[in-house]
Amino acid sequence: MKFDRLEDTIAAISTPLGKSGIGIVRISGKSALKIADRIFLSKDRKKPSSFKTYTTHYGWIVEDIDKPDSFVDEVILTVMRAPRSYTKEDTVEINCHGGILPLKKTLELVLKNGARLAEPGEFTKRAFLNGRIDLNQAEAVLEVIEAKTELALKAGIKQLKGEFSYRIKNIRKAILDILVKLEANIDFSEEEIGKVNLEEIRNNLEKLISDLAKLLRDAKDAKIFREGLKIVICGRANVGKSSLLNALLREERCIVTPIPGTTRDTIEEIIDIRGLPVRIVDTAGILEPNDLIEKKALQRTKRAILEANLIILVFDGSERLKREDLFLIGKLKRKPILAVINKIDLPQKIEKDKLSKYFNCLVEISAKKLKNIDRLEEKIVQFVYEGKTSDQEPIFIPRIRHIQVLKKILYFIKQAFISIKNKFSLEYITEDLKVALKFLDELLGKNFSEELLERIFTEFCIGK
Ligand SMILES: Nc1nc2c(ncn2[C@@H]2O[C@H](COP(=O)(O)OP(=O)(O)OP(=O)(O)O)[C@@H](O)[C@H]2O)c(=O)[nH]1
Ligand SMILES: [Mg+2]
Repeated sequence: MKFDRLEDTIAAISTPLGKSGIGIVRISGKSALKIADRIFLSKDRKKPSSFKTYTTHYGWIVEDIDKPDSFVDEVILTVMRAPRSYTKEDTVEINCHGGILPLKKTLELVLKNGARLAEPGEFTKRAFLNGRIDLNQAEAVLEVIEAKTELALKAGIKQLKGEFSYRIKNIRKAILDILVKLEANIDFSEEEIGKVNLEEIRNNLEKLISDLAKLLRDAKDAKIFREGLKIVICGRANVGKSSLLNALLREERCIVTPIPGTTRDTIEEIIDIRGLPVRIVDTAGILEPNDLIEKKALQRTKRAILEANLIILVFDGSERLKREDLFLIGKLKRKPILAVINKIDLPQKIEKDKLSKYFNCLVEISAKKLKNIDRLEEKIVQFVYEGKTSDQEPIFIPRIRHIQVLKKILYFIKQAFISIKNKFSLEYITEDLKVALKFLDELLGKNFSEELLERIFTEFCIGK
């Protein structure tokens, strides 16, 4: 994918192939209208090149414009003229009937008349290269297409609207301001250096560090919305952990028996809770291993807990609280916990008032009789939507590129901060900030390599 090929007019089928009501062939570039003129026959014989921008027209795609009965498909054609189009170029969209053949034949005709088949993501790449969107917004297009959850979509849209880029630009501007102050003072003589307000610069840097740290924290949260939530079911033996997993899955996935220590290995399944992808793990209830297998089981449980976004801690309502229950509460207190009292179909003996001291919400269920499972699901969804660690909805969905570059920027700003604290020469600070600036530009796509673009846009589908 070379930049100089921007001169080409590109075309592709922009909707998935298969049987559907309509399908769209998109053409973008200098010759888009000319090509449309050669294949589109409207009732009144007007040519697309004479159509006003953002107007739609009924007509026919024909193999040969001079042979009006060489019909290929009945279509609606839309014209969007440069620069007010997705790519900022002249664009024509042809709504065909959705079958594979009409779409393929229409595309073939477009290509025969002078367009080149677009590469994956090439329309969006043009929107970027022609300056309509920046690189983060181009990536946001991908997030919107791929969003699996409501929140991922919301974050993608925010990123598309440029909220993330706006924050990055603010950080960039703050660094530039500091650099201007520093540069002006480097040229001054020794005795005048005292005039640089180092205190102010130090404060500015401190603020930048905290802003960036917040962006990185948000990035961690946002990952949940893209990749889903990891929930680990914990509890002492026999409280009904495996029964709960089965209840959430609505199938007999795990072995359930009255024998304590039934589950030995962690079992992971993916479930969909009200549109939220959740990886849910059932663990062994063994707390004091007696043999090597049980020891390994405990290790696996610990590892699962470490990776969990949320722990469902299960108690047996039909028994009094045991030492192991309290031990687990203590061990897990740093993790987000949803406390569940199981077996409410049996006479209740558990000391609820005691549990309420540890948890402000107790969900009472019966995994066996499938009672209140929907309430538990509701609580899980609530945890994601409300109980997030950050105070705001994410404004972007990070890709590895964002995280890596944000970390580098943070590193160099911290270096500058350390230099200023240790009263190093101003040149050191300037150098670090200049590197940070370079990475900020990379994040915004101000200086990009062809390799980076290649990497980003090959993830797109053809036609986008
Ligand atoms: N009455 C009643 N019994 C339940 C309920 N949930 C689970 N049980 C029973 O409790 C016993 C233990 O259930 P499991 O799901 O195997 O418990 P676990 O926590 O996975 O146990 P381990 O794997 O041994 O740690 C089984 O006999 C289940 O049928 C419930 O809601 N009500
Ligand atoms: Mg079990």
